Amino acid sequence: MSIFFNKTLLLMACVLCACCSCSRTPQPVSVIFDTDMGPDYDDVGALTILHALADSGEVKILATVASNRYVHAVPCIELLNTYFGRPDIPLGAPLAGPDINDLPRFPSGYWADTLPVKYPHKIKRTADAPDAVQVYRQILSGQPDTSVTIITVGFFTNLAALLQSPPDRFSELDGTALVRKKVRRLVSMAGSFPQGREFNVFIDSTASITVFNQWPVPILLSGFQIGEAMLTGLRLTAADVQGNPVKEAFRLGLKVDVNGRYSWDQTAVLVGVRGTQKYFGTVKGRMTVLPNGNNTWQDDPDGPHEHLVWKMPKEQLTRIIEDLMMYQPKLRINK
Ligand SMILES: [Ca+2]
Repeated sequence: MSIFFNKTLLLMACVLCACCSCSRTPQPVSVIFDTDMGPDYDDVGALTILHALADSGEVKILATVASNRYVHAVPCIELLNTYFGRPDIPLGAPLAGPDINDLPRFPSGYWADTLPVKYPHKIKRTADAPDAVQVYRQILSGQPDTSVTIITVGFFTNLAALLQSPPDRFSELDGTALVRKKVRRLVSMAGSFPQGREFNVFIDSTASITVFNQWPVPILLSGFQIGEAMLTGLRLTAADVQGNPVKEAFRLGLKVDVNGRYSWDQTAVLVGVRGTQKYFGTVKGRMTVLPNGNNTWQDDPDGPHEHLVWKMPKEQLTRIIEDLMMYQPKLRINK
């Protein structure tokens, strides 16, 4: 009798729990987005997906910062935020580090000079934006503990500077302690697996080494080979919409990349907000960045890093990503 009673209680408790989980509305993921917006335009696709998922209530965008000093990096971020109805998202830029103007120009990179001429934004030059480290410290200090996801789809310049930042008026914690306290995880498009040489890692290899040696919370990586396998942009540019900076960036870029553009950065936003389970498997271990900017990988079930491996068919995943890239804002502030 008592066994029956206990089983009945257990069953009732399970039913109640199931009901609770059914009715619970998932909390949006709080995200700081860090991009090398400039020569490549998968960053445009990635920021578009972030706004689409913000409109569906899946993400709260806390800040959008640039990781390079290219003059139009922040203007391009801001005009996209404005297009998607969020012109007041905090912006930031690095005080030092790579300037894309110092690098060989991408043949498809002219979109980033074209868009700021045509689309509304307030900050005219990246150098006019607030210091990204200050933005990180101010935003993180005001958030609940272990609540923030940082998504980087560019260089590790800002994150290395954040780790090395001293206590200030925003927080009595140094940068490493502040990240340990406030950040749930870092999700990055970075690295080549099992080893190789990847742009986001080698451009500022000193910063990459600092981050991969010292970052105090888990890191999830979408490696070069993932985004390289998914071409997007052709459906987007064929869409019958006008005055869309996302379509325009891809239209200009695809003049060079005629078969579509690799979807590197979009993958980081997708899993940074929605998690991996539906889309990818992961392997745990440790990524090591060498002084020359190359990286290696060591499998380790207890390691601090993990990288994506295939699960959903690539064609299906490509379609999901491009559908999100074709998202149109619900509310247009600027006509
Ligand atoms: Ca990028």
